[in-house]
Amino acid sequence: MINIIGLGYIGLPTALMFAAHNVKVIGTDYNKELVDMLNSGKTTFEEEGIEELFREAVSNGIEFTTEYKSTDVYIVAVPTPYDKFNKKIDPKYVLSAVINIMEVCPKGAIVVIESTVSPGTIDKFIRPIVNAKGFEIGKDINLVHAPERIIPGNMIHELKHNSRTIGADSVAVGNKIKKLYSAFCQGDIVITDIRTAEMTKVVENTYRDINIAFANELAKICRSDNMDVYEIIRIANMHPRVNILQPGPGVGGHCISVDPWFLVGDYPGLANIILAARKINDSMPEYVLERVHNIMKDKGMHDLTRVGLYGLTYKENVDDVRESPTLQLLESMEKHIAPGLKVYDPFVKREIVMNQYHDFDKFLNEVDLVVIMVAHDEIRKNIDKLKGKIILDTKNICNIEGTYKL
Ligand code: SAJ
Repeated sequence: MINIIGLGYIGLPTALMFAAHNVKVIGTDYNKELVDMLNSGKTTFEEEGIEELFREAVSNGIEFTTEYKSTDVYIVAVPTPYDKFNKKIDPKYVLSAVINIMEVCPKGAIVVIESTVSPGTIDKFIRPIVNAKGFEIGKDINLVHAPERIIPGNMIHELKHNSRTIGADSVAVGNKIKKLYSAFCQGDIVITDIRTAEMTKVVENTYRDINIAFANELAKICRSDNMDVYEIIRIANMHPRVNILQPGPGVGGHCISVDPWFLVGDYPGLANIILAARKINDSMPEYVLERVHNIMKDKGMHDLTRVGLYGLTYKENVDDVRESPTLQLLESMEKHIAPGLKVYDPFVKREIVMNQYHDFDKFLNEVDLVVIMVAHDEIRKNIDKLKGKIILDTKNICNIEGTYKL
């Protein structure tokens, strides 16, 4: 039996996946409303394939509760928020999960941390707390770091097929956890030490951030000298060893835009490309604003309330708005032009910004300039509805004549 702590974007699909593969699972979350919702048979967020997986897990007896249970293995998938100003991780949820586990766990239990943590967190914060409680690591309790790698939008498939990293203090413990994940994971499972596992996870997301920053810098260079960045990247990528990602309105989400800061914070002076990449990606929402401003000048447009941003989420076909480029753009707006932009996103039902629309046609009727910030399937399928509008396409999905690109 395993107890999964934290039933959010990572914990829930992971818990369901184990249960669907005949592992006895208890899912724990301190949010009673969320637990009640799961117990009433409803999933808590949209994700391809999650409904079917949920039904399988329920028929295999998965339980959801607000309590911690006594089991041999715990998997911790709680959030690790970071401080926007000092860019440091706040490990409070991971720490409180570990403390609660120590209250109930049997001797020799294994605690697997799946949450992304900045390199060194387990040594710096978790081991001291465990020791302070009088637990001997390796005997009374074992710590493992097994960072997740799944991507929102394709989580279920990736849970099964991605390879994984398991960081453990001993190969024996690593092997036990490898065997556990092999219940559903068909990818390679590599066993290493905990610090290497922590660092590798952050390096993976940093690599992607730097690659996107390169694409964004190329977009700016090409715009300044009237070259087509998309065509250039397309051709360059035909080289067998080149794989440049796509430019866009910025980098959002809770991972790629956050993790590189851990390295910058911990290794100032050494993390130079990493810092430059972060700055370039963070500059993109304001760059989009600048483009809007220039296009308005070009077209003799003065009324900002006739400008509409399509998309509020951090990427296509998800309902997650954390650190989204559109939110970053709206935040930086006051520095440049007066507010008043209209915003619409089919996935965001709650009212989270001013002038937010919930109907695509109504939104389109009330704007003259549409800025495509997110390439949701909805707009890809209905691109013809944009005919007659002034369009700024930051995602390169629209081939209506006269469309402005990034
Ligand atoms: N983006 C671009 N250009 C691109 C690709 C992405 O501008 O060519 C932007 C997206 O629009 C988005 C942001 O980058 O705003 C991040 O999106 P993403 O789809 O690249 O990644 P995430 O944040 O959804 O998930 C990432 C994944 N990490 C890697 O690919 C290395 C995932 O595997 C991790 O599990 C996840 O972070 C995590 O939790 O760390």
